[in-house]
Amino acid sequence: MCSTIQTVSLGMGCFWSPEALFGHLPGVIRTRVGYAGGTAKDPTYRRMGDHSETVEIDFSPDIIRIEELLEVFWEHHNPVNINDYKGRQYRSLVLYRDEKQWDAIQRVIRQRKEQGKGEPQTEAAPYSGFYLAEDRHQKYYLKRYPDAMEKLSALYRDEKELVNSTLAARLNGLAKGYTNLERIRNEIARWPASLEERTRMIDLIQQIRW
Ligand code: MHO
Repeated sequence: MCSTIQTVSLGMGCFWSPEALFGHLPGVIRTRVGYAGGTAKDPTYRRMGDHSETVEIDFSPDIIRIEELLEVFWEHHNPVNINDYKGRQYRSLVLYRDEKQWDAIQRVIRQRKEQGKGEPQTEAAPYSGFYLAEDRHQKYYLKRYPDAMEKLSALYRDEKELVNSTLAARLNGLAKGYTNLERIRNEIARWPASLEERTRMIDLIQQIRW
C-alpha cells in the first residue's frame, strides 16, 4: 500500500472530454489539461506550435494501474494518425515517465493486438515537459455549472486549488455524464480525510443544482 503517486500524460483529441473521462475514475487524484509533446516554447491555445492537447493524470497505482488507464485511453478514441488535421493538435499521444510505464504501454498494445483490436498509431515518447492550458480549459464541463463552482468555492482557498482537487476531477466527470453522485459519495466516504472534511464535502455536493 501507499506507493507513490504516478503521473502520465495522454493526448487523444480535444482535451476537454479526456479530462472528464479520467477524472471520474477512482484512483485518479488530479487531472489538468495542457500542451505537450512538442518543442515550441510557451504554447497557448491559439499558438500551440507542434504541441498536442493533452491531459495530465496523477494517479495512485494502488487503486488504479497504468494498464487500466491505457485501456480506457485506447477504448475512448480512434488512435489513427491525424497529423494532417490541425498539425499535431489532436495527435494520439502517450508521454511516459519511466521505463516501467514504457513496458506497460508495450504490454497493453501487445494484448490489444492479440485481441484483434489492431495496432494504434499512437506516438509514445518520453515526457519532456507540460505547459498548463488557460484557466477556461481546466475542468471545462464542471465550469458549465456555475452553481457547482460557487458551492465548491466554499471548500477551497481559491479557484486554482478548487480545479486541482480530486473532488473537482470527479464532478467534472459527473458534469460530462461519466459517473453519478451516488458513486462519488460512496468514494468520498473512503478518502483519507477527516470525518469532518468528508461530511462537509458530501453535504455540499448534495446541494448542487445540476
Ligand atoms: N470542438 C472544440 C474543440 C476545442 S478543444 C479545446 C472547439 O473547436 O471549440 O480543442
